[in-house]
Amino acid sequence: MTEINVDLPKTSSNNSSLRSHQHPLIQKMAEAIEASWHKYLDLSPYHIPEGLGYVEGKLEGERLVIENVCYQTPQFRKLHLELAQVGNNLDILHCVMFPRPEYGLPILGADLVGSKKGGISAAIIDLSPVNLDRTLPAAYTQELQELPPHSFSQVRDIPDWGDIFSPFCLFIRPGSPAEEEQFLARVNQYLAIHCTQANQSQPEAEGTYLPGQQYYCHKQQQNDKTRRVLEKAFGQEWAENYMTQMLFDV
Ligand code: 18B
Repeated sequence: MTEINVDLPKTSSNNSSLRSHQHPLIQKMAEAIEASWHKYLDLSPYHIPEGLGYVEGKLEGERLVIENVCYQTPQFRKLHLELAQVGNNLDILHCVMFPRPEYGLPILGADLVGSKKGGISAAIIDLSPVNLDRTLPAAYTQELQELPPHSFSQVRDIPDWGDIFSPFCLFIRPGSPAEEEQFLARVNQYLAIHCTQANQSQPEAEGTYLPGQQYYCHKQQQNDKTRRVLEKAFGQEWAENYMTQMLFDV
């Protein structure tokens, strides 16, 4: 086993080496996410746990490289953008915007999985509710309902653990470059709605929405497809720690 942990100095993520080798939709979506964050939100640095900013691992399978970009803002305890590459044939973008638990804001989550050769197999974006009755705030529902209709040729089934997702969850396999662009446009719309709503929101009592975030993280940790990729490169214990402390921590 070779495992190297190196924390890169915090530089503008645009000169990242990893993303320039990834599927073009992953590059574009990473840029879109960061552009929205910079445009709408009041970003401050976020302390990434020691050794987890930039990670490389190789156990049984191929080399896995992970790059993390994180911020916090007055409304969000953690904005997380992660790019990962397994060998030369699996590219991943993972993004979660965790609100501070006193804000009744949904969690924006997104995942893109694919390869340059085989294309994107999974493209998912959602604004997932975290209040007790697991419904979105009325203003979100209204704005999401007013978005122009979309059409994708391959809509994918939400897995069993996916009861956390809202009725506006979009989970597809893009069938063409036009569908990739359509997905990206949707991502930009979700980001714009979410950031403008967040900027108008007021905090409630401390910890009000903690149970909802705990439930969300508990369910996401049951995604065996994510776990398997991490276990193959870093082993079981490391994968468990990463899923609970970095990807879906509360
Ligand atoms: N995820 N994904 O983020 N995952 O992290 N992802 C896969 O074509 C990783 C999130 C989600 O059908 C697949 O089937 C790794 C967030 C759903 O059973 C692989 C990392 C969301 C599925 C990975 C990562 C999310 C899925 C299989 C860490 C949603 C379908 C690809 C960098 C908000 C699950 C495929 C199913 C799939 C891997 C969703 C390989 C390693 C935030 C629903």
